[in-house]
Amino acid sequence: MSQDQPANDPSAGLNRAELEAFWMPYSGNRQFKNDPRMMVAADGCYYTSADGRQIFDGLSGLYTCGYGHGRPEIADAVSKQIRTLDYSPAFQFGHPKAFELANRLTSLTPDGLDYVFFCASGSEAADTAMKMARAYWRLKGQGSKTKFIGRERAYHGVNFGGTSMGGIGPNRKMFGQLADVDHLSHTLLPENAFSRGLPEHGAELADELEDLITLHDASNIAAVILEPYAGSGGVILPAPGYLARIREICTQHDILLIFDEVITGFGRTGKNFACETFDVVPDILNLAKGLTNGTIPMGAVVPKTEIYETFMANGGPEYMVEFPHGYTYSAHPAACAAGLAAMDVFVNDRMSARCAELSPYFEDAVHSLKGLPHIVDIRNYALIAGIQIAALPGEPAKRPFDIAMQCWDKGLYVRYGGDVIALAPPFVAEKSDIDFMTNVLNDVISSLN
Ligand code: PXG
Repeated sequence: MSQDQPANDPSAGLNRAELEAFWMPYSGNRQFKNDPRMMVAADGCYYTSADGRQIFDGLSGLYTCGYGHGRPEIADAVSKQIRTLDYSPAFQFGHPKAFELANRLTSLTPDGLDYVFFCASGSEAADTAMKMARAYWRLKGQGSKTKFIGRERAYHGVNFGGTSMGGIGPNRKMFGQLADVDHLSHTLLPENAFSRGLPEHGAELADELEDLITLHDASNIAAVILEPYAGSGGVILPAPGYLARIREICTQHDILLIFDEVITGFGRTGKNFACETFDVVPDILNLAKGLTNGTIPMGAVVPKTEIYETFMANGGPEYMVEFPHGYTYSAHPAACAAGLAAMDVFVNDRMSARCAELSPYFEDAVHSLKGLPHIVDIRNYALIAGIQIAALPGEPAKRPFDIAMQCWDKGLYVRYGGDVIALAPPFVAEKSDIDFMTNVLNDVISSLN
């Protein structure tokens, strides 16, 4: 915010022309630029808007900032790191914090997931995992295993690999030929409407994987990729047993299982990772977001030991590159410093436990909205919930958009995508914050046309 900007200016002192050059990602640019919603500061669970209002962060940023905004430990660590070693290459040379953070992470991940490949986002994690899986099979003499199986309504980021494995139609339709991926059905069933926690029905949908294997043959399939539950696709949960059955089929047919825990990782399910919560361990675990509490872009791909060892065993002479893949910003020093400080906060402040403790209250609060006009489903697990809104004829995304705009006006930031309002408050939220969120949603949805 510029010094001379009036405190009540929603466009933060920028005139209409100055709003033009930034092509905003995943945004209705034209609408935003005519009606800007600017955040200029954040602390704890609240943003400050450019017009000086406190806005509750109902989605922890974009599922990034569960430990609360403005953590001084992270800010100090990043600032110190940039003053000490701002950048150093991770190709053929190293810096200690990359190794420290890898060790810190593998002390948290399930046993057997003991190596870390760093990247700068969840999208890069998706593409890295894909390349890792294909190369792994090739090194094992099974180079025909190249196909992937994703799931309808899945989101694995926006690079070509993630777009291909993703299952949200509008995210794919503009981009022509994608990679070789088939998709399982999603698990959103009408008979599960208004479930609390995992839904009762749908475990048998995992058996579709057998059908896809019959169709394509395991000798052609590198990996199955799943979000343990889908976030962006509309908060879609698996029935108990679904993930275990997928795991079993993958093991039986020698197909790798990749869990995309970019949203579910780092506490959102009430334990450190969804693979602990649901007691299903993948062969590759993808992480991002909570890894740095959203402060510095960072992602990580955590393969099982045997994958790493396969690359090392087949790497040729020691000076040779075993995996010709990596990013300029892989293990960026500032990201590593942020990650180490964020992991201290995550562990020392018991973030997973705080999530678990707040979850029953949150669950009751969101389900109290049942019965309001236009709500056709409310579903939740731990500190994530989706409120599904009946579409206006011919304008499927309009009501959620209207809800989100009115919430913003009343001091609440929520995310809307398709026909769902998504909620994922910070783990450090208080019950009074949850009440505020629920009251605003109640007011807004009650008055909706
Ligand atoms: N995988 C999953 C499961 C994600 O949720 C990505 C990969 C991609 O991460 P990057 O860092 O490349 O964006 C994500 C990202 C939403 C929303 O509103 C969700 C995400 C990003 C933006 C918005 O649900 N998730």
